[in-house]
Amino acid sequence: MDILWQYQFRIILLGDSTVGKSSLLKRFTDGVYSDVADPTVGVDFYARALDVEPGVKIKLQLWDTAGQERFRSITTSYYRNSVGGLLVFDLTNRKSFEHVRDWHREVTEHILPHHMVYILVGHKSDLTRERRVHRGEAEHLAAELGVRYVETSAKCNSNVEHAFELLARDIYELMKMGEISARDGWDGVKSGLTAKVLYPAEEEEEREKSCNC
Ligand SMILES: Nc1nc2c(ncn2[C@@H]2O[C@H](COP(=O)(O)OP(=O)(O)OP(=O)(O)O)[C@@H](O)[C@H]2O)c(=O)[nH]1
Ligand SMILES: [Mg+2]
Repeated sequence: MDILWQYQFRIILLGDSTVGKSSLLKRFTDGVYSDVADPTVGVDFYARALDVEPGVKIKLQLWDTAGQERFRSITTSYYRNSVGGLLVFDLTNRKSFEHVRDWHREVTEHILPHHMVYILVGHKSDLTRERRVHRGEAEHLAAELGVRYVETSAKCNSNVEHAFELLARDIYELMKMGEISARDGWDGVKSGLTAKVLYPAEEEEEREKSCNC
């Protein structure tokens, strides 16, 4: 039996509408970007695996939430089963930055007594001339919230991979320290999916076994 992935982490993307959550996910999972994107309706699902250290593969189950207020009753039900969250704001949209605290508070309170591992993401870093949030103030907010900060661009594929890797590694480190673990009734972390991998000789043998003639 070969291991396909050792752990599965459920990660959720949070932040105002149009900050670029879906674009980040499409870039990370499919390697594509489009200047035209429809707002997410409710919740969308993506997945990708990555190595957090040599030989340790993590499957990320990625939940993309709609930033629009009218979908909030749907999106909140996904908070509890997530182990990690990307708090995304748009570097060219001050309001979206100011709302990060609200997102953080809403989710943190919703999942009590449990915790989520967050990363703060300043997105659309390619739009340098339209920037309305200084790196320093975003770093300050991140320090206050006790989370990492990274600036990304889905358009230029800058730091996208890095942001997900940082979050996955932080979760993995907390798991190694025993501060996070899989538990019944919670889908944030799951361990070990194995699959039988057949090598060519075995495949031939299996075919012969299943042949009735
Ligand atoms: N310049 C630039 N534009 C981006 C980037 N990422 C996303 N956009 C644009 O921002 C707009 C909104 O992107 P979405 O990914 O749909 O935003 P969202 O956060 O998923 O929005 P909701 O689904 O409504 O919550 C689209 O027109 C994207 O093309 C980026 O890295 N750079
Ligand atoms: Mg979206």
